[in-house]
Amino acid sequence: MNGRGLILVLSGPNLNLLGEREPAIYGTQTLDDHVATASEAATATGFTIEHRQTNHEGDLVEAVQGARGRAVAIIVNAGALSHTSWSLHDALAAFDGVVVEVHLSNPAAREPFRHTSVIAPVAAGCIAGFGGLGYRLAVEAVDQLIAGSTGS
Ligand code: CA2
Repeated sequence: MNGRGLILVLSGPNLNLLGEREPAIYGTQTLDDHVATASEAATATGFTIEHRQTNHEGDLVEAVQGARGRAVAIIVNAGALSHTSWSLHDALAAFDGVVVEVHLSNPAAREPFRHTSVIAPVAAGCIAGFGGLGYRLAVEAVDQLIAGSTGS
């Protein structure tokens, strides 16, 4: 891999519907738009993006396992599985790169079941409530965290 390495952008259930419904909560941009935002920020900082969207918990776990030794970071919006998936928590805990959690909306300002993220304890941090800007901020966070850890 040339450059500074691969960032896996991981998208969970229903994020494939973005842009079609619930624009008041999630905006009008599609998931492809958010991936393009992440890709632009990655190109600007020397990283490469790979994106995977799945509606299946086990596929998210396998994508995280498949990133081990291959990706330097994972930017993850696990959708509603953020609030429930201990298997995703465990998979992310076994990933040795940087993990950044992203949400388009601000779950803390929504229904109580969204107030807890079970993947938050295994992420370096969480960016929530800024819509598509969050994907750029997440790449910038990866950039800074990796620069800080290597001294580059
Ligand atoms: O704010 C976020 O990014 C969320 O991860 C989005 C999830 C939600 O369950 C989380 O609590 C917060 C929902 C994914 C998108 O769901 C849609 C449903 C209908 C139409 C469009 C998107």
